[in-house]
Amino acid sequence: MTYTLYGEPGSGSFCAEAAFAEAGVAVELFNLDLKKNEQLAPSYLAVNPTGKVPSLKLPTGEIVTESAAILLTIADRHPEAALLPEQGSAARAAALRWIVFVSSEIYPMVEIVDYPQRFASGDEAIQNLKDTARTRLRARFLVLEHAIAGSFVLESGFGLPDIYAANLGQFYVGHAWRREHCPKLEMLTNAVVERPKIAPIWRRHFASN
Ligand SMILES: N[C@@H](CCC(=O)N[C@@H](CS)C(=O)NCC(=O)O)C(=O)O
Repeated sequence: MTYTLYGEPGSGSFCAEAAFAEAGVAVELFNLDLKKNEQLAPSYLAVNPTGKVPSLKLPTGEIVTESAAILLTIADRHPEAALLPEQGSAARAAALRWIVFVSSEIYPMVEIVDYPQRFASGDEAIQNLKDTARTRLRARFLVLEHAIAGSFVLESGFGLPDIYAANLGQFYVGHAWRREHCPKLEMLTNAVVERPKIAPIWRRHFASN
């Protein structure tokens, strides 16, 4: 019995795969093709009724959805990987803060840019919405940028917030903009990408970025 991760190369399933790799835990991948809207097929909606990836099936069969919950579940079940600071510590509170920030303030902008027609109709309104969402996305990354302590989000070192921030940083902010305005995020991303266990996973997801 093993974990099954539903995802797609180039998507938010990277973060869960990377967390599993850091923990040295095997995971079976079930890839969907979002361009073909496979995430909206009844068979997948039975797994995740929101029709989004990632989703995780635990070895015992239960489903966990929402990237942040999946990351926290991995850290919880594999504490030896030290993906989060010590329970009850101030560093742990900071880790939770930035994981939830990425999940609730940054990730929702991706759906608006990817599927603006879910939120507006008419060409002009759709274009305005996409532009506004991208501006909001960049503004929220600037908040994160100012919080990054050094090489990583937390002063205490590498962990889940870094994997998550590096993953979401690949979506829609633009490379040139990120390099110019988010140098700390850029360094953090490089540090994540260079980790030996994560490097091959990154290449599979984001080689073309
Ligand atoms: N709140 C969700 C957001 C996940 C999400 O937006 N995933 C994108 C891919 S990166 C997706 O599945 N989009 C397909 C769709 O919205 O139809 C999470 O944190 O897991």
